[in-house]
Amino acid sequence: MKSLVTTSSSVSPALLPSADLDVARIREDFPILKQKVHGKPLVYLDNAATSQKPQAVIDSEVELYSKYFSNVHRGVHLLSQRSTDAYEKAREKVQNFLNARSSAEIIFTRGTTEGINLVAQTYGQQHVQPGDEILISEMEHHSNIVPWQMLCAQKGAILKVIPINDEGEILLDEYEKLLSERTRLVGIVHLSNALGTVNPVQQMIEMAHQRGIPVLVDGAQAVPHIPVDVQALDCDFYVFSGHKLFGPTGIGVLYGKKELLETMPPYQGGGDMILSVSFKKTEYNVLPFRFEAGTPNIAGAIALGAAIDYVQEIGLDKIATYEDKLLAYATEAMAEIPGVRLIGTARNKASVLSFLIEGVHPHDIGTILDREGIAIRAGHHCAQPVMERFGVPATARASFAFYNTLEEVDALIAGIRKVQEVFS
Ligand code: 7TS
Repeated sequence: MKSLVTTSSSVSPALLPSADLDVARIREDFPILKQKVHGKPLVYLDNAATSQKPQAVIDSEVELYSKYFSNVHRGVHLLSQRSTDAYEKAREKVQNFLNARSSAEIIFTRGTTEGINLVAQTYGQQHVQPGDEILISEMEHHSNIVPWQMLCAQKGAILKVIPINDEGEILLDEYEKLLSERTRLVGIVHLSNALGTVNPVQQMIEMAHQRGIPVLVDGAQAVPHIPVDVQALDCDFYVFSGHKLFGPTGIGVLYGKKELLETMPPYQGGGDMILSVSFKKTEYNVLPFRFEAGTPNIAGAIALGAAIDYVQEIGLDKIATYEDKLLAYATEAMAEIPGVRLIGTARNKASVLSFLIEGVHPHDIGTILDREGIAIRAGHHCAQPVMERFGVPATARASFAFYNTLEEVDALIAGIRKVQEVFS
């Protein structure tokens, strides 16, 4: 087995992460990373599935529940006012994070999945007719496929798919051809969870807008790794999940352009989404409350706000630069191992390394790496159509965050060599 030192030193110094990010210091903020797994230091490389939480996020929930928790938008009493202020402040943090024009454009959801279902079942229900088309790509997560399939089945509409090349890049010429006067919406992933491809969403949005077609961007994987500006992108909808952005589970965001959200019917009915209710007539609330029926995930939203503060303090530009170098280092090291095949080799990639080891099932890779303390994901990553495109049922996937280190990449490489030894 080749030594780790050799693996590391064979990588050009230009690829080494800059000292800009004090990763050792950052790791101190993540208590979960300090543990051992099977007697080995935890190497957490499953960030695309979900990310770990800094102390500031944990503290924000503890503080809420121990000091000022109450329901929001209801009571006149002090605790309710404080909770409401913190909840609405979190909305402003999201607005600032995405550079949305107004906090009314920020709808809290359960996550990316709910955001897409919301758009499909409101905007989609309203605008899609029999024979109309919804256009998505071959590399979508199931949550940006199934809600559109359901809508198409309800409406007699057709789901069209933008093909990708062998590197895992959108074929823009094919995309152009697929945009038609029947296309009612384009749904495109910003950063693919299965391949790591960063799609040219700005260009794709421009192309769709030239034909008057709105675009929903699935930003579940993008927001923890790339600065996102919804005004610069000019996307019509942008969705993400808090838990992949170092925040809690059960909270997510739907950004929508105000002029679109204002014309959309409500998603769910109930408390908080109304101005007045009588048995004769119900008047719906203004944005964003119209789309937030029932008691929301108050703690989730507030802690998501804390997560946003945390990443903004570090700076997404710095995070992106650091992670690019980490990914390049890992990619180069993997390329040196005979029998390892990368799935997803786009020119523009971030944070995700999907791979196969000749003669070894991805689940066995995952299991052996786990014994080494290394957490990766093995499976189809809820993106079965893209697995089919590459002719594989599953891949092993290492996915990085800014708290990962070169040493952890070295541990992954050593782990992969160990897997090969076991199966040799
Ligand atoms: N879109 C993309 C691109 C995703 O990666 C995911 C989750 C979702 C949507 C759904 O997000 P949720 O928070 O609503 O579940 N992706 C993954 C993954 O790659 N491994 O586990 C979950």
